[in-house]
Amino acid sequence: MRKVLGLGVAGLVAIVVAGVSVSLAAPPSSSKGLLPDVIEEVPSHLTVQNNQQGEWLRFTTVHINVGAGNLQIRGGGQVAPCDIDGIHYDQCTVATQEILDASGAIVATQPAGVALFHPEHNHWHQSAVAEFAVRATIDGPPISAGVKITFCFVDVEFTGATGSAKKAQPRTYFECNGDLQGLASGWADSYHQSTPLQELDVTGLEAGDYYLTHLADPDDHWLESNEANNFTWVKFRLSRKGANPEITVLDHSDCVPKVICGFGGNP
Ligand SMILES: [Cu+2]
Repeated sequence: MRKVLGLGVAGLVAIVVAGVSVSLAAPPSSSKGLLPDVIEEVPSHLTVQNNQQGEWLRFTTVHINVGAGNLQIRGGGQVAPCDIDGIHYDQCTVATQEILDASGAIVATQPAGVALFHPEHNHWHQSAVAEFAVRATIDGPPISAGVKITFCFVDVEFTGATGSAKKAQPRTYFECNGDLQGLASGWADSYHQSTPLQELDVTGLEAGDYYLTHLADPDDHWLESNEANNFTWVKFRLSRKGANPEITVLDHSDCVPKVICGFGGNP
């Protein structure tokens, strides 16, 4: 398996070693804050792409903040190289989640992994946003993947209220930068299947039925109002009748309430 986007505890250690020092505030307190609740749309647009390196299952994923508060993540301000799962990044910074109250004031913070400049995407990513895997059963061991992916957050598509209530959920986060990014309440962000890294290696995988699973926030480094709704899956059949494998979707986890299944598509 190509290890291109893993990120873990080793990265945090490396950042500290590299000399970034940050002062993180006290343990999380959500008593006065409005918490985000990031959920995952069922992965869509499954296809297999063949290239010289092998066969790649590609898919679109969408993050939607259905919580009352924004997911807001601020970079540490100091930038240093780091090595994460064997991958070197020239620019990394400590990321901190900020919990806001209704007036937009910061009422709590907590460590939220690492923000890093991703050369292939040419912008800043947050660490450990999601974990993709192909499995024979929903909770079985990964056949492919198991790496934690990095991702930029930006408000792309509004999914929340309409009319006057919509004004209470303004588009807030516009750029994939290292200083500040997030997903405002009611907003969704997506990575289209054509985006680099929206892929898992399925080279030589024998024909059969499999699950593509998507776990958000696998390190549990965001404080959310519901921590139990971060997992989605698609069951698919891989057939090998012709030269190239074909994918047929058989089933999927429940669609996001109030949001159409297969909503995604913004590159
Ligand atoms: Cu990116």
